[in-house]
Amino acid sequence: MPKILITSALPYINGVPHLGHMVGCLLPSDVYARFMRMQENEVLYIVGTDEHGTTSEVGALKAGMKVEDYCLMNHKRHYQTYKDFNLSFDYFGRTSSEQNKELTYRIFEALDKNGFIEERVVKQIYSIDDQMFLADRYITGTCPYCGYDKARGDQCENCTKVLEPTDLINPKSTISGSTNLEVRESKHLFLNLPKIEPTLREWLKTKEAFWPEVAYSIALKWLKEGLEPRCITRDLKWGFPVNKKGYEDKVFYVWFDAPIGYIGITKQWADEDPQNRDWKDWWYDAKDVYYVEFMGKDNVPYHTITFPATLLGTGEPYKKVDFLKGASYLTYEGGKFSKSENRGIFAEDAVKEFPADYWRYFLMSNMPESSDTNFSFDLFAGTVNKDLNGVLGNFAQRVLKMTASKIGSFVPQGSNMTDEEQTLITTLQEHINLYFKYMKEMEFRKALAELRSIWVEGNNYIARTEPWVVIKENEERAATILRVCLNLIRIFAILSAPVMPNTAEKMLGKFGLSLDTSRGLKDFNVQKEIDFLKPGTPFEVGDMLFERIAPERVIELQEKYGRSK
Ligand code: B3M
Ligand code: ZN
Repeated sequence: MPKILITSALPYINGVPHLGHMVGCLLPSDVYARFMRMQENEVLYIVGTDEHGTTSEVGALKAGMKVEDYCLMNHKRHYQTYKDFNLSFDYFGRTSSEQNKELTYRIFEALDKNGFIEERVVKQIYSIDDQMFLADRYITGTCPYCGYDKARGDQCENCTKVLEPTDLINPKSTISGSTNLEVRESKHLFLNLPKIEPTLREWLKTKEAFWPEVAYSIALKWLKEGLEPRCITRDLKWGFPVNKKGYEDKVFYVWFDAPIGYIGITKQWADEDPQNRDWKDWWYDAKDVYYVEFMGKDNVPYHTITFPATLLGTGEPYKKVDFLKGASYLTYEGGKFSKSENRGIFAEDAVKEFPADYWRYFLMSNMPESSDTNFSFDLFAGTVNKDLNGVLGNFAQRVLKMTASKIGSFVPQGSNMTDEEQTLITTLQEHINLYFKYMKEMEFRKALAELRSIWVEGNNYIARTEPWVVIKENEERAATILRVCLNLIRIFAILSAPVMPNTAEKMLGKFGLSLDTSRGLKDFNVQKEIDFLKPGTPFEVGDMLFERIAPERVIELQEKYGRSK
């Protein structure tokens, strides 16, 4: 297997991530990274904060802070949130890093040298009341294509059309609400996408057989509508000053340096251990690297058109994406997440209410893969109570308690397995093979359904064999059944680890084992694993793996986090 490079869309620094951000790209990228590591691949998993643009300037302004301090504060807050969610990135970097500046400059110079940068005078929206040029995200108005009245200056989230701010009808500042705007002329630099288009088309053709239909069709749609030169500079203070004579007082547009940030953050990672790491091993003439990107679907155009075109325009062998996993949206109780309207549970609060694994399992098994999905505390509690408590937790607890009370707190000797066990092994292996197939294909809902089916097989087995009955006539047979069930607890733990790493550690810990000392998921053969735990291995029953969520708790949570209006 090649080296696997994984990036998640870089969350905006000023945003407080909600469950939608987690399930859109951050969580699936982690589950995939964990799974591919356990399949014994060399993985580099890169995440970080997307820090430039007016959003940061305005956020800092509102917070009464210097923008550098504001970004550092929020970078740490994002980092802590993702650590609490157990994201296993190899580096959590920053698009404002020196490394990213170096790479942005290097890529820009190559584009300029190759004649893909052109100068234009731009009509920009200046807000007299805010005393600043308004970047795209701070202008809202009516979309000229679909009439959506909350379109943003850079994109209409209703029809996903990418816009220039001056396209908007009845524009107004989202900072002050002022319509006291005027169009001012200012010279800017453009990436000449039409000139790169032929090379881009050639490259896109090589992806048709590999990309998910939704990603490929968005790219084709863009090409069909015709690419426009894209403005890559802004009249802002916060950002990388443009490394071109006459443009030093402008900065690069956030969407120019943000995707380059994937490479910049890789260089931050490499700079931590320059003797053994080199960003070029992953990004430059890196033929042995398979690169997977995770993002929300509104980011697909940037990752299938503008970022690849930027890299192609350099004429240098930068690694481009091999597979994109774009996610749809998560709604909250039928509405939108909104910090200002206290609607929705945000990531840093979620882990205060329940352990990360509850959220990880729930979000991955309900991932908005091909269509939006809705979060409700009813559904969350139902899934936790049914799947986690009712299936996995219940199986482990009853096996441990029954063995401890009937035989002792150690793995019993028992005797040879029978056809009953062979049936179990065959069925489990079939589900595991499908689980692995779907994980490799990043079909996460299907993968999680297979993982649940694997746990259900444990319950089906113990229901069929009834060791609590058998033990009255045939202790040895009962011991065999319980020995198999105890081994299933270890097997379920290892299989569940990419999704629920903490729970996997807890389950293995009952036998004095841990993920570090356990096998991975390469060539996982139930026939071999079913008798891994040697008779006599001690175990402790310990607590239930999960707590049930009572109906009154659901009501309390709905009140606390607001139902959609
Ligand atoms: N910061 C996230 C978003 O559009 C944006 C992704 C950048 S990935 C280079 O929500
Ligand atoms: Zn629109």
